[in-house]
Amino acid sequence: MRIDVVSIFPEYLAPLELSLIGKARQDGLLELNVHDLRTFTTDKHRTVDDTPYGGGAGMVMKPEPWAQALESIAKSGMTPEDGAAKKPVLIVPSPAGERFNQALAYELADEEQLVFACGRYEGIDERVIEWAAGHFTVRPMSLGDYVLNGGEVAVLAMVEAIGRLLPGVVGNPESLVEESHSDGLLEYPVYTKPSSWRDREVPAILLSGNHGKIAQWRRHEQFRRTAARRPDLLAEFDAGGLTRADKAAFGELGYDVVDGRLRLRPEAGSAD
Ligand code: JAH
Repeated sequence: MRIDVVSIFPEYLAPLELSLIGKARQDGLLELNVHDLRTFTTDKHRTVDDTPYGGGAGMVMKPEPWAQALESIAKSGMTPEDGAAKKPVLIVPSPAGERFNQALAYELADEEQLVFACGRYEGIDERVIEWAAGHFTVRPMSLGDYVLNGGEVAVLAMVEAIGRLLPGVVGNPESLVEESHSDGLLEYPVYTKPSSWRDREVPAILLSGNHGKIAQWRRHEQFRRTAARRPDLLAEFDAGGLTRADKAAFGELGYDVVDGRLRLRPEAGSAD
């Protein structure tokens, strides 16, 4: 996979040299280029922003530096022999974007080329987003309902979430399957030695050696946690494959299974 990031603060992306993603780059599994938007300006002051038409607070990013940057990146992309080039995906971090999640991370990990456009100030002139659709599949994307000072930190999160799904990046691919959100539930709690620590014991079942019972306990802890912390996830959860024991566990949490979906019993109290 090839990833290009455009920012007026390219140093902000320095963490992508480190750890798992840095290793993936060294190993040639990921080609990552960070571009300084100001190198695509032509005026003496390397201006990237201007006042908003219609008035209001703050500044807006000027369109032409973005067009120059994105054009140069689109042209530098690989052209297949048969000429049937797939448009690269342009991800624009924005609180007004589609919510980024694990399913999107998997989808984007399948792409040949991703380009991230980091806005600052009040955002990028909207005409850039419209124009860019001629060269890219444009995806405005949000990490959550909060405002950052720019897209850079959101890009760090998305590149890490996507990069670790690339073949060969995570050493043991099994660690990708068992983790939070891959089945729409939160992860179960984990413990390590010592078995007794500051008068707190590891749950006895985990020391029992009964792997069937341990698996069931962990699964039910996932149900309990998800009901307590993220009940919104349970509305989406596919309850079709639940065992009798699973349904009983959900029953104790106040959930019934109706048409393969979990439904909170009306008279049920708090889940935790
Ligand atoms: C803020 C450009 N949902 C996370 C997120 C993503 C991007 C931005 N804020 C929050 C942002 C200012 C300018 C992007």
